[in-house]
Amino acid sequence: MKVAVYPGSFDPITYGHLDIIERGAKIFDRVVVAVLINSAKKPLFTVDERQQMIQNATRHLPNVEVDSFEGLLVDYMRKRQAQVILRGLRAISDFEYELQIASINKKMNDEVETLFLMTNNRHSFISSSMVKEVARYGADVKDLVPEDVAEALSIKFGYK
Ligand code: COD
Repeated sequence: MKVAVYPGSFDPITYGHLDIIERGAKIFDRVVVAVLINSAKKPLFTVDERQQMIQNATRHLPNVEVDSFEGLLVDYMRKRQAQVILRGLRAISDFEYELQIASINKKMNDEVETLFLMTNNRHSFISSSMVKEVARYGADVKDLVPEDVAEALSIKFGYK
């Protein structure tokens, strides 16, 4: 069974992430979307909130599971008996960061491969930070994130 882990902060999930999940679910037997528990960062949404939003967005995908992890990704990969790390690439600016992550992970565990899917052109400009930035000032983000995420952003920023 080919298992891929799609790790990230997902603070919050966007249509860009969802597109990678949907395409990954066609390639692998199982895709585990794994939310990083990072006590050093101050996310907008709690891990539970982020997991719930991903859960809602991926209900239509029976081979997708949502989980969270703490510590090193390669240790989590071993625990889940997963062979592939799934990541998305938007622009050249993503490449350097992604290359670093993929290389360090490969160094720590040679068995693990990282697979990159190119962003869908429609979503190439979407990032969680951009979504938060514009939602903070009350802009409409319904074309960028699932409806319940847009709603949750309005509530967080006091527009509802
Ligand atoms: N289109 C396509 N792909 C997209 C889009 C979009 N519009 N938006 C985002 N993506 C991709 C990103 O490029 C990324 O590949 C993925 O979706 C998730 O994005 P984020 O921003 O939610 O996730 P990150 O980059 O914060 O995740 C970082 C990790 C959690 C992978 C990393 O910090 C990690 O593995 N930490 C655990 C500790 C560890 O093992 N460290 C060593 C390696 S750094």
